Amino acid sequence: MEKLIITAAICGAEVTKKQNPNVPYTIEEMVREAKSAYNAGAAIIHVHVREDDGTPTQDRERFRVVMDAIRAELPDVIMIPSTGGATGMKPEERLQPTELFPEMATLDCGTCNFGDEIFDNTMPTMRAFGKRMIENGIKPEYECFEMGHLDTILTMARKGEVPGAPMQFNFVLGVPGCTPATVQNLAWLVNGIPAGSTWTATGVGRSAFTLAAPAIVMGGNVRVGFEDNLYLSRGVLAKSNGELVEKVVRMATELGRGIASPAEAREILSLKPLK
Ligand code: KMH
Ligand code: ZN
Repeated sequence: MEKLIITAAICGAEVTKKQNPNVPYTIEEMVREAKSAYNAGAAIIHVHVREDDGTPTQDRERFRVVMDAIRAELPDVIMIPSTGGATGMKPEERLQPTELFPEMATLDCGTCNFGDEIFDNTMPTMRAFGKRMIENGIKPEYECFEMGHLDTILTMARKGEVPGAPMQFNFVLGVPGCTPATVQNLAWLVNGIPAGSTWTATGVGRSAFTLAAPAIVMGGNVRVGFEDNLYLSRGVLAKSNGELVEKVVRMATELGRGIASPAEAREILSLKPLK
């Protein structure tokens, strides 16, 4: 089995310091959290950005400054900026980080409920995002929140509307209103991906670690972080993203799976090696 790639989704767009005071907003806090996750074993940082007061933004310059600051401290880490942003944002607003030519970015694979909100990803929006990623040479991480999102994106890939093989999927399960984080649902999704693809499982809320466990033994990869879950265990707030990553490393180690470095993750994901 390949080594395990751990992604840390260090801040997200929705969680707040009120829920966990360690959620990062400022540039310094983002760097602190990226370093804690990386030092614990994360090869990838999934990046959302906030204004200093916590307001989610997709501003290109904010992404540039935050990603440059993380890069200065962690020269080899893989960064996957979000094109999902926060619910209610317009497609053009969400696309801004692709103007920075990151090696990867998220591409969300369909509309879904998102708690009390709607996360809007129409076919024209997804075609525009796919076109931009083809033009800018960006490898998408395909975010599937619902079972039908997989078929949608595979059909688009067959038509050449989004980048094709080898594809990287992130099955984000357990968002309120979306597909639940069960082993059966994860197995169904994994069975549907083309040979040669890679995949990651993200369990939201209380499912963070119960979905990580099957992903580790099935040969997939794992995402954890404050975007998805604020707790280390029932009732215990995590002090850092690093604590969440450390827990996944302990689980993988017990199960006999090594942890991929960023260089190893680049190879597994068919990304260009760093010069
Ligand atoms: N904040 C969610 C509405 C992504 O990063 O591409 C969407 C999200 C997905 O976080
Ligand atoms: Zn995200």
